[in-house]
Amino acid sequence: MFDVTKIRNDFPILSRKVNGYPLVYFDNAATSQTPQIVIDAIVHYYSYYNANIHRGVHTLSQEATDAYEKARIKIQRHFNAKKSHEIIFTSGTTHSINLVATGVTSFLQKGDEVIVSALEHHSNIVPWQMLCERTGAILKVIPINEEGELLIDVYDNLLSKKTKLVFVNHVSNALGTINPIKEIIDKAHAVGAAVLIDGAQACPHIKPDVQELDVDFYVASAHKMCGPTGVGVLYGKSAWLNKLPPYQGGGEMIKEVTFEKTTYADLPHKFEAGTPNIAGGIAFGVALDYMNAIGFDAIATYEKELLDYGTQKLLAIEGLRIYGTSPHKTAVISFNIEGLHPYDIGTIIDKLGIAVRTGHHCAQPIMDFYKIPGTVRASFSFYNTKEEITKLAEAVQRAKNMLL
Ligand code: 7TS
Repeated sequence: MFDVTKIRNDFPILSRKVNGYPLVYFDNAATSQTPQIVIDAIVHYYSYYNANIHRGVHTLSQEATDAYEKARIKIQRHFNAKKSHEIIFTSGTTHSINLVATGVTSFLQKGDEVIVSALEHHSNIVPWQMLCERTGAILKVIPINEEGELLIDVYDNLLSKKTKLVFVNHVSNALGTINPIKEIIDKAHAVGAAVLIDGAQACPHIKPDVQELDVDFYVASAHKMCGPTGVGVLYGKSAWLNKLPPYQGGGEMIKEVTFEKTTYADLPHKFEAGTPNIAGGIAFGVALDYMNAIGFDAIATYEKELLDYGTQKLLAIEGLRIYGTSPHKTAVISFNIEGLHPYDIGTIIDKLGIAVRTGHHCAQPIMDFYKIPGTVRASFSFYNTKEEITKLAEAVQRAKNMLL
């Protein structure tokens, strides 16, 4: 049974006060909070078996290596990857995307086309623009409608034999739209293009099955799904990962080094040069266990209740407009009040202990589409409550009364 009171007790930060008020944390799309069990995993690692991995014969190094590799297998199972070596530890989504965008350089030629969507976070735009600069490939963009949904019929027309890659997020960080990624992937494959899905915002709410999706690359960050910062994942099909050159050179990614020729290690180590975030990787595995124990179906059902309640409460405020109104969305409400700057609303409600993000959310093309400088974004998690949402609506109303 889903018991939010019990769940909240797992998160020490949720009992702190901010500016004299109980914290209401609605900036989950930027980073989620961390349950005690994940914090304990990090403390336990540094307290009892901190050592470098994959290199020591000594006991601590073996314990650390075992725990790190067990975490890789937990991640493999979570995403339903066929092989554990298809799971590459990275520092996060941004790192994962850059690894692929750099790696595919030699596969593209001048005049080839790559497709991105108008709903992307900058980290799923800029690395591909840099790729286009290096190769002469052309960037095409799937536009959106007023609801913040991708125009799939335009996507159909953008696809051609020239299309080599498609990269789209599973869920938009700024609006919460859930994109029809299976359809996007199948259509790309039909013209011979490979697909990278940015799952940074989906993974806190949805459990993706990379084999069922038949996706070429899927990327995510631990810190948005109850794990620590500085660790993330790149899933890639073996065939693709074997084809790509290493991203960084260094220790642990080689078979043999001489000044004449260096040969590279097999997957996954080819992409894991240097000492990784060992405690972070282990804690990521614990975070996945924690979320799976609650269950992604239960999380989705509860968060939908929060979304519906929040939408109704906020829309009751006169002059408030919500951006991102697709029926397929996660529990994110991006809004503005006529005549007010989002930053001013965010600053006032922070004084009442409520944390939201304001601004363009690293998705400036979306703000340009709506012709606004930014929004106030309240992003909910399974540990939030309707009572907190009521406080948000009251605080926003109060901010409006003060500012207008
Ligand atoms: N892709 C999406 C869809 C994101 O939402 C984010 C971070 C990233 C990529 C980058 O992830 P990172 O872990 O490498 O930084 N999004 C946000 C946000 O919405 N507010 O703060 C960070």
